[in-house]
Amino acid sequence: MITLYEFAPTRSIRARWVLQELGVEFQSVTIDLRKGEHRSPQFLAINPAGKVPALVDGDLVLTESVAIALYLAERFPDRRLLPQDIGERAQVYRWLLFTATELEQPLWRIAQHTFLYPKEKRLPAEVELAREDFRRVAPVVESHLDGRTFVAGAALTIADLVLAYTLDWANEQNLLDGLPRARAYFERMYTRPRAAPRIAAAFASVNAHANQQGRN
Ligand SMILES: N[C@@H](CCC(=O)N[C@@H](CS)C(=O)NCC(=O)O)C(=O)O
Repeated sequence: MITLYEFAPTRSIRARWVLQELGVEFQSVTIDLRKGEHRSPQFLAINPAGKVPALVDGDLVLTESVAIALYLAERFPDRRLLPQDIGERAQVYRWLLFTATELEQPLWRIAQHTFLYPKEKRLPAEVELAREDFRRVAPVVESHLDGRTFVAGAALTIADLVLAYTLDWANEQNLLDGLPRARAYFERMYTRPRAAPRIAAAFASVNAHANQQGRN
């Protein structure tokens, strides 16, 4: 049985979405970041970086959301979430890396400087710079999506799932204004029957759960 260690409104969504698209049975273990569960000795034994997601499949312990997506696509090849052709597969790698390095990094800096770092360490100027960085690279995706249903090739791949989640994250930061194709693309991906929850819905569910526990 595959186990996914996750916290709903985080990059865990990438791993969950791949598992759901594959239709693979898995068990979910919530690592509540708000309660500091990611710093428990038990979880640090799984991911010494203390971050979610993490995936355990038999003897394999794997961290890094994009590595998890790649592993699962290769582990369950029938669903063809990675193309067989080496050139097409290379395009999937390109978009996975573009997403994780060019698009995600500014979003992460925004998160760090708005709510993750202690208040006295947050730099509003960093947030502005990161927003500019995102706006500078996002048009690459916007033009690439012209006339395309999927980001790489003619069928769904893991690059779509990773990118759609990351664009939802950008949308949460109001960074998709003026990028209608990117917006339509990620919203369309989230209409898939096996899509993972949107970030806003995932936040709402953990908040509802916390409120429920507070009342008990
Ligand atoms: N590059 C990693 C980043 C994982 C990561 O930073 N996860 C965040 C949630 S989105 C986390 O667990 N943060 C806890 C912490 O940094 O203390 C991946 O893609 O899996």
